[in-house]
Amino acid sequence: MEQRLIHLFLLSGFLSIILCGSREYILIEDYKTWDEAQDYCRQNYIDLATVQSDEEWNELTKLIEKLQFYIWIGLYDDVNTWHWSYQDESVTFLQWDSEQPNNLNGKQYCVNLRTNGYWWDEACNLTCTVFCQSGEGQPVLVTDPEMSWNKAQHYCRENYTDLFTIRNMDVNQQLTVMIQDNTCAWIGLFRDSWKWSDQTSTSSSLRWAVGQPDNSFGQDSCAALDYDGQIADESCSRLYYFLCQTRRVKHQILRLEVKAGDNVNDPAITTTVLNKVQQKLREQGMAADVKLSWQQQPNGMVFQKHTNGLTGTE
Ligand SMILES: [Ca+2]
Ligand SMILES: [Ca+2]
Repeated sequence: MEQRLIHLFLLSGFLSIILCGSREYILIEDYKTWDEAQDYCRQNYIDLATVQSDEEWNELTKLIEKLQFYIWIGLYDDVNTWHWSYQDESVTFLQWDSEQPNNLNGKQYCVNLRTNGYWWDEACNLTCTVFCQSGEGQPVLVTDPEMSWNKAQHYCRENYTDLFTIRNMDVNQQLTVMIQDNTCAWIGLFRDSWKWSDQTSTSSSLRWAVGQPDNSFGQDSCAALDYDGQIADESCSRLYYFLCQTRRVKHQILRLEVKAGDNVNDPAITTTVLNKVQQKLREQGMAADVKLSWQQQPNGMVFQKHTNGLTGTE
């Protein structure tokens, strides 16, 4: 086998590591509406506060113990997100009854058709007859048993295509005629509910105070912490203190020594090394919280040679 003599050098480079730590909360003792508070936090910190883990709740509880009033956090009810169950279609035709949708008593995220031909938003656990959609796109009325909206969606997807999508007045009229002997029938329309301002998913359970959300003032689509540090829905135009969030950031520089050939400062190689380190972090489940970059040395290179060269073979 042919052996090629290459020169190996001892080089060192500096890796800049930024660690994004846990959320940190800042109480702003200034009265603002929810929207004003959101603007303020986005301009001065990251966003209004998101509170998910037990650790975060504990930190908040310490911060607000002395308070005697409601405080805005980053949670809001996304009330205008009506869309259809089938293929997530957006809404082009609406047939709300007067004073609907009203999210009465909170938690009205699903829609049913009434015998007068108009639509009501309702609590999804109400039981109604169901309009499924056949493979040919025709309505199929299921009257026995009556079901909640979620059960109805599951039932229609199992046995037909999905819950029914109403796209025009003629079809709305056709369905209205079919339900004359019933009180209500679920259709495929529903909306998103509570979301965090910073887009963190609301998968973990929210610590609502007893009976909340209740939409007691009719337009309560913003969330505040109450006296006990639990969540309540409130009218967004109220003026409260509020909690912003930021993240603790740690910056570290790591010195890396390598034995390598002359071409180690080739951007393709430095990028590959960085990707390898990132991959290792991903394997440890840390990649999301860490930002890595090379620190250029005064001569614009990543790696700097030590004075004593080494010689090796490949
Ligand atoms: Ca309603
Ligand atoms: Ca309330």
